[in-house]
Amino acid sequence: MRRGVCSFVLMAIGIAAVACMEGGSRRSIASAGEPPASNAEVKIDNFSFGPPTVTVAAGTTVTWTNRDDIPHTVVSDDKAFKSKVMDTDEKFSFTFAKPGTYSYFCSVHPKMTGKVVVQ
Ligand SMILES: [Cu+2]
Repeated sequence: MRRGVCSFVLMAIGIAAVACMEGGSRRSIASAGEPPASNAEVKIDNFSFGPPTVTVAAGTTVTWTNRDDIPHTVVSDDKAFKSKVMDTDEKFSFTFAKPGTYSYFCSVHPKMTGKVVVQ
């Protein structure tokens, strides 16, 4: 009888330990490898990019939203990225994998310029 209770307790501890290990490994898989993805927003309004310069970590996705009632584009100087013409409330996203300074402009209104600094 004693032995039976004892092995039952051991079994319960074993199940708890396995459950604990699974939870732990799942957590470590999620945090391993690539740095966590983050996001940044740039709003286009009144013929300007706001903020005009965003500084982000490598791997960040930047999303531009056209809040103007005029079509705009987002085109990088070195053609690293290029949006289509965005109408009001349309969005364009680009993920910056490599560090560097990315200057960009609106091809419809080339005086509109902005910068993404990737660290
Ligand atoms: Cu424009």
